Amino acid sequence: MINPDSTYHVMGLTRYVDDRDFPARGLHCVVFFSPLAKGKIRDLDTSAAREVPGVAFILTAKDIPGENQIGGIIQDEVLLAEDEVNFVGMPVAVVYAWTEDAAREAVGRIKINIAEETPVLDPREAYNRNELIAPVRTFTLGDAEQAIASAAYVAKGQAESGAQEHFYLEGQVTVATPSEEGNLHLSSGTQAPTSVQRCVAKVCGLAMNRIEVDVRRLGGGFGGKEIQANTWACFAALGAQKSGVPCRMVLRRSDDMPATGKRHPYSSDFTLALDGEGKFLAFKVMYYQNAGAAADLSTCILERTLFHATASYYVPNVHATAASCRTNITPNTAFRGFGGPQAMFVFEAAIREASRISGICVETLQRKNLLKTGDCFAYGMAAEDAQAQRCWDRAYEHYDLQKRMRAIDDAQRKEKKTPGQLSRYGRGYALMPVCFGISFTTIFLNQARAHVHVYTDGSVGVSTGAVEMGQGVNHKIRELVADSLGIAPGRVKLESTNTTRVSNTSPTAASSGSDLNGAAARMACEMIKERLFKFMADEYQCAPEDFSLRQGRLYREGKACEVGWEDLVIQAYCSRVQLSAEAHYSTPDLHFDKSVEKGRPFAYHTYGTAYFEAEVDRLLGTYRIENAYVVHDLGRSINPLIDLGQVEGGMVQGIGWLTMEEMRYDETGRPLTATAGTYKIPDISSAPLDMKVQFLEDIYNDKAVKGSKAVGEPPFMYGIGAFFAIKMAAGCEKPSYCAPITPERLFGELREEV
Ligand code: MTE
Ligand code: QUE
Ligand code: MOS
Repeated sequence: MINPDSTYHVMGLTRYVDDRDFPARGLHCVVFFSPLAKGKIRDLDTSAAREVPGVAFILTAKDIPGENQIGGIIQDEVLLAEDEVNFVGMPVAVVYAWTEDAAREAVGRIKINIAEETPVLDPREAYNRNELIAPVRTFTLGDAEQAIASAAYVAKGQAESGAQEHFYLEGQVTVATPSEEGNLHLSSGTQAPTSVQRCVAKVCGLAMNRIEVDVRRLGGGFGGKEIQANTWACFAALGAQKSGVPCRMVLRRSDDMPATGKRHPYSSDFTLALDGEGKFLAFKVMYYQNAGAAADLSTCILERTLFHATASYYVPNVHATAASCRTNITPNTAFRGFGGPQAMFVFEAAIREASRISGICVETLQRKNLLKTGDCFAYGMAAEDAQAQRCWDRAYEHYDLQKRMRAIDDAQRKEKKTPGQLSRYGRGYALMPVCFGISFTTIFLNQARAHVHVYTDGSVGVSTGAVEMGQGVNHKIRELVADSLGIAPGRVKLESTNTTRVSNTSPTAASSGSDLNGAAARMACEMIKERLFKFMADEYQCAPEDFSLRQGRLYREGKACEVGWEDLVIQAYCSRVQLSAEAHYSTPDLHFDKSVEKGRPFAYHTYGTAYFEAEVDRLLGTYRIENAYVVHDLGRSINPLIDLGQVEGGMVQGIGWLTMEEMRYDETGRPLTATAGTYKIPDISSAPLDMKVQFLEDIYNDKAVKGSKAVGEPPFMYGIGAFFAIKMAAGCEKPSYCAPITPERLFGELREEV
C-alpha cells in the first residue's frame, strides 16, 4: 500500500523540472513586474538592460507574435502590460539572457514611468463603483424574507476571511524546447497541461498540435498551478520560439509570492433566522469576493461559494447573492476548496451569532440542522445518502466528546462567576461538520481519458490526464490498474502526463483527479481483459465470462489455470490480439441550468466532522491547537494511507488559512507579506498536538471508482473549527468573525475587552 514516491521524496531523489541539466546554450527568463498597482504607462526604457552582457533580447507586449491575451474564462487578462498596469507584480517585460544572473541584472536596469492612479483594494468599494468581473448571481430556495419576518431569532453579522498563499514547494516552472519545424516541447509544472497548450498556442500564434506539453510531477499545486501556470509557460515558449534554443522560466520564491494569485479574500453580510427550538428557518447572505485585477477562475470559484452557502446544514429558505469584485491586486485564483471554504466560514460564523442571541448552544444548533438524506440544497439537488449526522454522532461516541466539552464548559463557567478574574490560559472547543460536492461545476470538465499499454513481458504502462502533485493520484491509478488486471502494482508504471498521448485533458482539480482518470484507466483495463478472455475462450472452447485474473494468474470458473499473466500476454500478442486500449470516462447524470440556478452539479457529496480543542494565552494572544479529532467519510478508500495524508495535510492547511497566514497590502496596493520571512505558514509545531482520524468503513459509493470517494479538498474546511475553538478559548464577549485570527489580532481583541 505504500506509495513508492514517498521513498524517493524522502531521499531527495525525486526530480522536478528544474532538476534537469539545462544546456549552456539555453536562455533564462526573468520578468520585470509593475512596481505600482494602477496607472498608465508613459514610458518603458529597456535600453540600459539591453547593454548588460549576456542579454539576448527583451520582449514586451508588442513583440508577441500571436494574441496578448491569456484570460481563461473571460478574455480580460493580457500576458504583458500594454498601456496600463493593474496590480503590483503585473508582468511588463521579459528579459532573456544566457545566465539567470545576467537576466536579473538587466531586469534591475529597466526603467518605467507610470502616471499613477489610486488603486481600489477593497471588494465592497469595488462593488460600489460597479467594478464587477461578471453580473452578480443569486441562488434561492423558498422565501427567505418571509421566513425571517416570522422567526423567533434573527442573527445578523459580517464575516471576513483572508487571502492565502499556496506555498507550493516548487515555484512556477516551465522549460520550453524548440523541436522540428518550429514546434515546441514544454516541460511544465502545471495542473492543466491542455490549458498551457491552448494558451501557448494562442500567444505564439501556432496551432495546438504544434505544442507538446509534458508534466512529470509538481512539487505541490493546491490550485495555484491550474490556470496561473499558463503565464510562465508562455514566457518560456515565446523565448524558445524567437531564439530557437531551450528557454527556462523558473520563479524563485521572492518573485512567485508577489506575482501569483492567492485564495480570494471575502467580505460577507449574513442573516440567519431560527425558530424557538433552534431550527434554521432562513439564511440570507451577500458575498463580496476580492477577485483582483482580472477574472482568472473567480466566477467559477464564486459559483462554488454559492453551492456551499449553507455548508453542512439544511435550511429551507435561502437567498444567497455573490459578487466578484475587481480590485488592483494580483488576480486571485483556485485554492483547495475553490470558494467552498469561504462560504462555510460565513455560515459557521452565523451559527455562533445565532447561539449568542438565542442562548441555544452552538452544538445543539449544529446537530439539529445537519443534512439528512433527501434534504434539498438551494441549487435544487437533494442530498443522497447523507452521512453528516452519522459522522457527527460517531465523533461524539468515538472521541467521548460530551465529556471533553463538559470539562471545558465547567472551567469557563467557574471563570465567568468571577468577572475580571479570567485566568491567563483559557481553553475552548469547536465542532466543524463538512459537506463538499464532488465534480467540476463546469460540467464539460467532468471527463477523462486513459491509455493502457500491456507490453509483451506483461508489464504495463499507463497514461492519463491526471497530474501528480503530491496527492498520490499516480499511485492510486497504479493500484486500480493492478487490481483490475490482477497483477502486482510493481508491474504498472505511470507515464508522465503528456498532451500528445492524452489530449483535451481537464485540469487535475476539483478533487476529482483519481475519480475521473482512475475510472478511465479501469475502463481501458476492462477492454483489454475482454479481448484476452475472448481469446482464451476460443482456445478453451468456453465462455469469456468464465475467466478472471488474480494474483498474476488466469482463473477459469474460480480455479487457477496453468496460464500465468505473462504467458497469457505473449500468447495473445502472437495471436495478434490488441494489447493497448484507450478509454473515455464522463461522469453520468450531471446537469445545471444557470437561467434558474438549479440542477444536479455534483456526482455525490463527501461528509465528515472534526472536533478541535485550543488553548489561548490571554496575556499574549498566542494559542495552540491541542487536539483535532476527525471522523471522515471516504467511501471505500483506494489507499487509506494516502487518504490519511490528504486529510491531515488538508486540515493543517485549513488551520493555517484561518489562524496564522495573513496577506497584507499597504494603502498603495503593495504586498507587505509576500516573502517567506513575513508570511507565516503552519509547520509541525503549529499542527495540532494530537491528531486522530477515523474513516467510516462501511460506505460503498457507487458514484465513483470502486466505491471510493474523492479526498483532496474536503478536509481543508475542517480548519474552520480551529478558528472557533480559539475564539471560545479567548472568551471575548464582543462578537467578531474576522479571519485569520493571528496572535496579533487576538491580542488586540483581548485588549479591547479590558
Ligand atoms: N496534496 C498535495 N500533496 N499537493 C497538492 O498540490 N492539491 C489539492 C489536493 N491535495 C494538492 C494535494 C487540491 S487543490 C486538489 S483539487 C486535489 O489534491 C487534486 O488532486 P486529486 O483530484 O487527484 O485529489
Ligand atoms: C471546481 C474546480 C474547478 C472548476 C469547477 C469546480 C477548477 C477549474 C474549473 C474551470 C472552469 C472553466 C474553465 C477552466 C477551468 O472549474 O479547478 O479551464 O474554462 O479549473 O467546481 O476545482
Ligand atoms: Mo484544487 S483548488 O481544485 O486544484
